[in-house]
Amino acid sequence: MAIILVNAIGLLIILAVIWWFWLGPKRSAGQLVSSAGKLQILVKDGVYEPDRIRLPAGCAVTLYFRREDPSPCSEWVLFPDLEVSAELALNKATPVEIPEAEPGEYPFNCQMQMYRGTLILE
Ligand SMILES: [Cu+2]
Repeated sequence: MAIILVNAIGLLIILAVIWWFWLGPKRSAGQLVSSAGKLQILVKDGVYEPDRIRLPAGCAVTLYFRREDPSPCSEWVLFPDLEVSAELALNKATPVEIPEAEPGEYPFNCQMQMYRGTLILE
């Protein structure tokens, strides 16, 4: 009986994790420009905030990723289509250079694709 209970609790935890990272409500896009005038993305609680970033195409830009999640999951941010990746320091803003690119949508994510966002160049 105790084993069934433990299994049930384990299953509930797994379901909660799945819900939290993949199925839960998407929090709305927040402010991209920080008080310091930088393009800043907060990395916290399983989401990039904001997770959709619109910028003009055709010019290089620096995005600042402020990581406040100590879990190793959030340690790297990858822009596979732009061949950009960066290791994010904890509790400070890490500059990530985005090269000049064609207009389009460029997804970015952590290594395990739990954190996900889209850079839109237009
Ligand atoms: Cu991850």
